[in-house]
Amino acid sequence: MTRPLARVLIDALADHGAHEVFGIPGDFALPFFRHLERAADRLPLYTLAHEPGVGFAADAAARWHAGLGVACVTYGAGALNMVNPIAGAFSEKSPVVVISGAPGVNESARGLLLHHQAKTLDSQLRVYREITCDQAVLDDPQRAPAEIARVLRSCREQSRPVYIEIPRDQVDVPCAPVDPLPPTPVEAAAVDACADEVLARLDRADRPVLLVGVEVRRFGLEARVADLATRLGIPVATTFMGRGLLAESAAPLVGTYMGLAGRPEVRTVVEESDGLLMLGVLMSDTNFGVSGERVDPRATMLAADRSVRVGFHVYPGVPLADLIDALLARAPGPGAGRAAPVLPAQPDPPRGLIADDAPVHPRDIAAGVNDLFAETGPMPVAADMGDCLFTAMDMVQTPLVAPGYYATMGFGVPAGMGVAAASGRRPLILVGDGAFQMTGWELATCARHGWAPIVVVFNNASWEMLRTFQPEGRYNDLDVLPFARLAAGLGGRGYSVSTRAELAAALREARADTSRFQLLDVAIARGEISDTLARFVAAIKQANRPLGTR
Ligand code: TPW
Ligand code: MG
Repeated sequence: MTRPLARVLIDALADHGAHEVFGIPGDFALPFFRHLERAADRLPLYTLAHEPGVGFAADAAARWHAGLGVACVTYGAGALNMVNPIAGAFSEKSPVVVISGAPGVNESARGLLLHHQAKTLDSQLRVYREITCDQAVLDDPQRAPAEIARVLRSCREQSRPVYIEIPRDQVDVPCAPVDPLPPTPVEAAAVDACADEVLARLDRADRPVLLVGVEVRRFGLEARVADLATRLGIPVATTFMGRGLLAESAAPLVGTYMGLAGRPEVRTVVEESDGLLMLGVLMSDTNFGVSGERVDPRATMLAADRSVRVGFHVYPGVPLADLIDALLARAPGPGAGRAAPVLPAQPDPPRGLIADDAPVHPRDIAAGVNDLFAETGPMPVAADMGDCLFTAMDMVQTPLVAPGYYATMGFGVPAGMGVAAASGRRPLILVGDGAFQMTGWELATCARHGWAPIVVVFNNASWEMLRTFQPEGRYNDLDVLPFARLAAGLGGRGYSVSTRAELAAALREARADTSRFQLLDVAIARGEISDTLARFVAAIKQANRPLGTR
């Protein structure tokens, strides 16, 4: 049985774990959007205002579902506008499917320059090759089902973005359905040998530690990893990117490891381990608080990107899930492993915002949010880059999406909207005034989709994080914009907050009003930054000093 190629693609997306589509059409994508609207019962379509917002929302939805996020755009001006979010999704391993409309096969053959064309007709494909793990151009309905199956399997297995281009004259061409491919075969003997060696090393260690990172979430392995840690009796730290992982489990958690930027007691546990097993960890400077060299490679094991490095050798072709299953099969039963580890005390997150006339410090926002969560239960959080993300480290752990490694600004607002679509819950969005100026406009689309996030703008009239690196520049000064008043114009409700009492009141009212988005424009004096950001910047400055002076 055949169906229009567009419909075959939409069904395949849903069958591979997509739940919704974010997009902005253009003439090269209009025929595909007609099919999207007809298929809204399978995959609802959310249109936004600007393609970067589309990419960030799809990325956040993918993170939320631990499944596919879909971003659908037009050729050239649309797709190339989305390069930065997709580069971020690539580097943070978020499985986003980019679907771009394109000139028809018959138009391309005419040799004329077509509008939206950058250099050559395939310039866009070549740009995307660099930031996606697999690509397909659906210019042949005979081959299309196999191409779609391959690309969507790559997206899931590698948890990275993929690129699918659909020429506009192919959308209605009849096409056979997509048969999902079985998983890429894995050599069982290699997995067994690898698990044996990993366990032997953990057994030999006096101070074994598990460090868990984003892949654990991407591949839906949280429960299994928590079980493993509990049965082995090994303490678990999470990375910056993996913050929130296992928070709700019974696993022996030590906290978030951020090298020199994090809390010293967590750092000691991780860096002094003589058997450190890193599961799905991105070996980045932000994850390691620019102190990667402090972790001894001889004592570490790293499972990531479908391979496992043990000391100085590598087992290729061992996916994280397979390794964890093999470890679980070998782990002692509950209570039979090591005695439960003694963990350093974790400081309680700040609570009890004092509602007085003092100006607001970032830690007051953390306290106010923690108070809010104590009443509402934890809300999902989307954070942008900037001190808002570092302040989030003082908040009670909740599901968090943030550009912790790629560090792009502009992520927070559209990512929060992606979380709203994906979760059906009300998110909390943390964003700096600089980042808000990039993508804050997306809030205007909340009303039509029925989303009502609570948005907290850390308004220091400054690119403050940059000022922390380089204090003398006037170019880090921003104007004080009336974000609270703008909120009303965008269909939300705004609060202008400059004291702690106003912050407490605004949080209370924002919680009660679920009819539209709520924007708290919180004035923070320049120079007032979170402790975590202060440590982070000091660590980076230290790492960047010439060798011999560190
Ligand atoms: C797309 C470089 C990193 S942090 C920062 C800049 C410009 C300042 C952020 O200002 P904001 O937050 O949002 O007011 P805060 O707390 O520091 O005051 N362009 C992009 N991404 C990045 N990361 C930069 C520039 C940058
Ligand atoms: Mg700022």
